[in-house]
Amino acid sequence: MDYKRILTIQDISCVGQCSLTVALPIISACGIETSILPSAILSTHTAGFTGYTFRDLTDDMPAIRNHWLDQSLDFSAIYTGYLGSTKQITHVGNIFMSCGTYDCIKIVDPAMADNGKLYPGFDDAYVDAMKGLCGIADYIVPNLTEACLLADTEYKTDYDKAFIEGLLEKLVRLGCPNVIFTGVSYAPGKTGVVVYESGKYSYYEHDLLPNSCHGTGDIYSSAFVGALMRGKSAFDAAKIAADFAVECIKYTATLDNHWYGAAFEPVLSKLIESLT
Ligand code: PXL
Repeated sequence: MDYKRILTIQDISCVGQCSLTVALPIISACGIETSILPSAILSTHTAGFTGYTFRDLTDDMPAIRNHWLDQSLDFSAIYTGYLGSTKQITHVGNIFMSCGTYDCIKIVDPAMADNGKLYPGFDDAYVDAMKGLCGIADYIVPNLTEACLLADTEYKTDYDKAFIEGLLEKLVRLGCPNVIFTGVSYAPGKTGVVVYESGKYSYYEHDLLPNSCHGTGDIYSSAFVGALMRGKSAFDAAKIAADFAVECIKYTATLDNHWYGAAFEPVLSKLIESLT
């Protein structure tokens, strides 16, 4: 029986429905054993809350890796999300090189920016380090802002297919053969995901909802990883993740004042159904 254990490395934002509090339940719900490496513990995420606490766990990362090596623990896939510093990115690179099974799939969500702007605390050096990590990944899952930063291209919201394909070519030159490019819109009221897999483009389009939620990118990537690990093709996994993210955003819109994240928990059963 094919049994997979995945490792996900990102922060714990104690409140905020993002990073590990999203990845762990979603990938587990997909039926995959999910091990975690928390890179930091914050009281909340950094987008909209003020005065949050931040406990940096960077210096614990090499010791955790060494213990796993000691115990011969390895992972069928390693998936990274928000990472707090360039030093953490270096540690993650070392984990990629040493903690995977021979066929380990490495997925990097370069969670560092949105709506044309880097998240607080990140700079050009961080973007450069992220380019290196993307270069040793099998799949990267950028949004438009992250794709532009990684491709040294000016961000714009008004673009065409040629612009997106040009960005994809530059991204692939970083070294990663497969790109799951989220939030690509070619028509008013629509958005979608471009899947670039070993030289082939495909596109899954869906409705653009009037409300957006913080943390949807983390929900999307986690569902993509879960579906991919369940044996779905990259395109099918990208579609399943998009449909799930849309359901999460729709559900969140029914709640009063739920501004800090997307309420994915009540719709997890739909994700599970879509995997059968
Ligand atoms: O959702 C990405 C994310 C994860 N973790 C932390 C964040 C953010 C985005 O702002 O602040 C701590």
